[in-house]
Amino acid sequence: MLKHWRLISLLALVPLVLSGCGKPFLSTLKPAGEVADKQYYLTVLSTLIMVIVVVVVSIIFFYVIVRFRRARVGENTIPKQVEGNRFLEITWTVIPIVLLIVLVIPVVLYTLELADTSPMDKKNRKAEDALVVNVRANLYWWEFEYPDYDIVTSQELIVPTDQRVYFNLKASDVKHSFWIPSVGGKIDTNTDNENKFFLTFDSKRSKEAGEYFFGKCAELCGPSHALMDFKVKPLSADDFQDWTKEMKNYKHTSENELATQGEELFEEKNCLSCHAVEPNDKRAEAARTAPNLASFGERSKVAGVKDANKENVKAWLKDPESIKPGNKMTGTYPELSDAEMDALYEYLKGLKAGSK
Ligand code: HEC
Ligand SMILES: [Cu+2]
Repeated sequence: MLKHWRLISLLALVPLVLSGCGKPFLSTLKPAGEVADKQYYLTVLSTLIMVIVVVVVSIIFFYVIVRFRRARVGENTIPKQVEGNRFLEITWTVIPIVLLIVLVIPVVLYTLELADTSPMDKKNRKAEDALVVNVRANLYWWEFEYPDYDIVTSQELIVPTDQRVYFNLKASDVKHSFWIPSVGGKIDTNTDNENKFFLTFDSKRSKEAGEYFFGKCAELCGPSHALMDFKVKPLSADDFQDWTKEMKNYKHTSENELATQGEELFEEKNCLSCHAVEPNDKRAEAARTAPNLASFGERSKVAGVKDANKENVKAWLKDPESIKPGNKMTGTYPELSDAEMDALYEYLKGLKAGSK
């Protein structure tokens, strides 16, 4: 036994590593909606069937090894031959067929059900019946467009709870993949076609998960792939309606001298050529090469990964490369002094829906 101490201590480390899993905002094992529930159920069902097969086969295997070992039955014994035994042949053909049927029926039914996006394609669809969100994945950030409300946001997906939310997904540069581990996915975002699916966000379990769910890019897309995160904020249907109204009536004015200075710098320093600062920027495509910053003041993270405090926002403006290698903002604007970054921060943190 002690011969294997290395292996055993390695295995002892496994629980330690796995103890990091299972966070409700990030785990497929803590499903938080209809789609995640069904995917979880299929995972459990198929695992269970596999475990039963492995256990039964192992028991028979070891029984035979022990029972018919040479030391026990003697050198020249030949056990009873069962070749061509009809009963056995039928048994071990029928059992796998039954197991496959048990597995296939729910898999096919759920696959068809989860692929049903017909409500989003209906003519005269209303947002109240089937809310549609267009997702666009970019190196290394996410854009969410609400076509019914003429709203574009980035990095944070706002969704109503307890209803199906339909997604149109594509990518603007390379292939990415959209994944909210506790709610569902993954689904590829491609450059040459749109994928569609729906998700639901359970209100009760959303509350338990905390302020937001984590979303991830699940397709290796470049050096900052692992940092291509987004957050999902589920709101009650009423709160969601309020949010769309706030965003529709979005109007920003800088609150103080420093913020006004920041606003001017934002134009002077070339930032505005990439970033929109209104949820319905009329420059449309040109303003969609970078995250829409209209609600930057409400984001919990900067660039999707660092807490959006002053220090981190300034660090991002000073040298985005040090935070996200290979990102598309590095080197596209003139160098900023400390005072300029203070002003820009003051301006950016004031960008909020509902700010007047
Ligand atoms: C060439 C286009 C371009 C220019 C010019 C540019 N940015 Fe960016 N910016 C981006 C891109 C692309 C990202 C997303 C990077 C990522 O997350 O991979 C970004 C991200 C950001 C973020 C983080 C957004 C978020 O939601 O977390 C802030 C803040 C920001 N830029 C501010 C500025 C400021 C201020 C300027 C001007 C000094 C500026 N940007 C100039 C393209 C640009
Ligand atoms: Cu990616």
